Amino acid sequence: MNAPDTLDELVAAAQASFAQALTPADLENAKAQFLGKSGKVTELMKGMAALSVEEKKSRGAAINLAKQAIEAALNDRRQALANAELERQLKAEALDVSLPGRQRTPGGLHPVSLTLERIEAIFGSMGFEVAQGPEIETDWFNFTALNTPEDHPARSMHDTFYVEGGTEAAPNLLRTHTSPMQIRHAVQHVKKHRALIDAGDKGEGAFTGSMPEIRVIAPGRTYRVDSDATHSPMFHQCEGLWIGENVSFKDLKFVFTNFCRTFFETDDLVLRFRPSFFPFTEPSAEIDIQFQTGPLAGRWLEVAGSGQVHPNVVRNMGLNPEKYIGFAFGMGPDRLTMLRYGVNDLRLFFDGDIRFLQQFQS
Ligand code: 2NL
Repeated sequence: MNAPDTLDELVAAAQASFAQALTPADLENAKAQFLGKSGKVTELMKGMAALSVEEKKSRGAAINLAKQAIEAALNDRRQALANAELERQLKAEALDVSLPGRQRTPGGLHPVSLTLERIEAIFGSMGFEVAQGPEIETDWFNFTALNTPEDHPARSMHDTFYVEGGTEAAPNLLRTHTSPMQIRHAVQHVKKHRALIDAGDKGEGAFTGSMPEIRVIAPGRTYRVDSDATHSPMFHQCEGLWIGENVSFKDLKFVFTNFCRTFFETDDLVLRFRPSFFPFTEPSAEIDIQFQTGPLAGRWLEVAGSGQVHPNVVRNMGLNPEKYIGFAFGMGPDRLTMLRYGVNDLRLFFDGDIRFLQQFQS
């Protein structure tokens, strides 16, 4: 082998070998074959031992040039592989800046919450406060104070969820209506105005009984053992209570008519009070409404129960039923929501399907 030819061929062989390396690991292996401890360049260096000083000079210079050429080829290939790897990574992590941004979608109120807000606003405009309180109630506030007989079927475990924590004589339960909250509110109200009430009851001083009227609504979650297409074990209720010295059925009729017309946004709406029975009111009436126009026109729709508060219930509020009188009503916001929006299955409200719920957002 002639020295220059051999060295040129060696450089060419190294270049070809490096070009074939497709990964950094391949390339390092290829490098070892030429520049490693027992690589071909190193072997050539060792082979110079027998040469004369003059020969060593020229041969050494030639080998060095070849070595430099091989190192340059190695670096070029290293750079090329690094570039290819970077290119691959950039492609993999590519951002399409023309894509639309990810929107942060705002949450919204549940349709039944929208109804509760409307109810609170409408009754608020007629001077009603909003009372809210416990969903776990005592047997006294949920039943006994409301004149419910000890043997009433609503008290049975088939109708009411009983929970731990009470005694057999005073069990705890999930409230079956929001009336217990109204009793709580009335008792607080009476406590606050006790002095005025007592003075009025005795006919003392300037007072003829000047307790400010109780005017309150109690919206919220309620529970009954019941589950089918039209009943959910958890449902909503809103009750109303107005107690004073001169509050009568005509006030109930006015208040409830005004509520319905405002809630459904139409004056083409007729109310019907149909005799009924509840333990806590006497007399009692179901309230039906009839739209005169629109998709529901002509049908009587039951929207609430109502009545004059039973004397026993007035007494349980701490008031003299000979003097204080008023009315109460109870309605179902779930059903009112169905009527207002034309929803035909109660369960849609509790499935949590965003496609359904989104339709109520303005
Ligand atoms: C119905 C029936 C009604 C009441 C609820 C009530 C509350 C107190 C005193 C007397 Cl504190 N009564 N509430 C009265 C009559 C009917 O609801 O069918 N609700 C959906």
